[in-house]
Amino acid sequence: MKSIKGIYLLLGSNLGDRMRVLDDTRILIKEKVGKIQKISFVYETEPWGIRNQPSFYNQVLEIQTGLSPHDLLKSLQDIENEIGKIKLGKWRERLIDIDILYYDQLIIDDEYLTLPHPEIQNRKFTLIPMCEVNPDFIHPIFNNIQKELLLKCPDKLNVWPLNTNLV
Ligand code: PH2
Ligand code: MG
Ligand code: MG
Repeated sequence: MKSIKGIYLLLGSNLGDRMRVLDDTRILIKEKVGKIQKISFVYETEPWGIRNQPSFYNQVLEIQTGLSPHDLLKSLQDIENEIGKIKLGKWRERLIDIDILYYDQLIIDDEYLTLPHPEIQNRKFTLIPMCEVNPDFIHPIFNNIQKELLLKCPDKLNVWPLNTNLV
């Protein structure tokens, strides 16, 4: 059944012990943001955009939170900074990127936040884990469900599930 409610995050790491970084990030999300309702597999994904960098580990989470979109963004940025500090020290690159993909059917475009995330439809590394967690979630602008977005997605970069006995 098509669904319209749900808050979805994408985690991405391409430095250091990527699996450990995702584990630590989920712990901090539970502490500071709210409940994790569903998680996708972790996928190893070819870098999109700037190709000359290490492959990413990506994962989608469905969360529950009482935070508004902008307060959620602020909390996620605090977590990104905390993980960065723990792992590499103050001036090093960030190890973790936490993006808000969807916040129910909200459409926001201001100087801080764009919802839905503007690149979802162009990225298999987002759509594949999103289809695993909620394939029938409606994109509030395109009015397509995730499965339809994946079928239309032009991205050819590889996305491999890790830690499964399916492959
Ligand atoms: N994030 C980016 C740029 N490119 N590529 C992959 N595979 N996964 C990401 O999470 C990713 C990316 C900037 O946010
Ligand atoms: Mg990102
Ligand atoms: Mg980001």
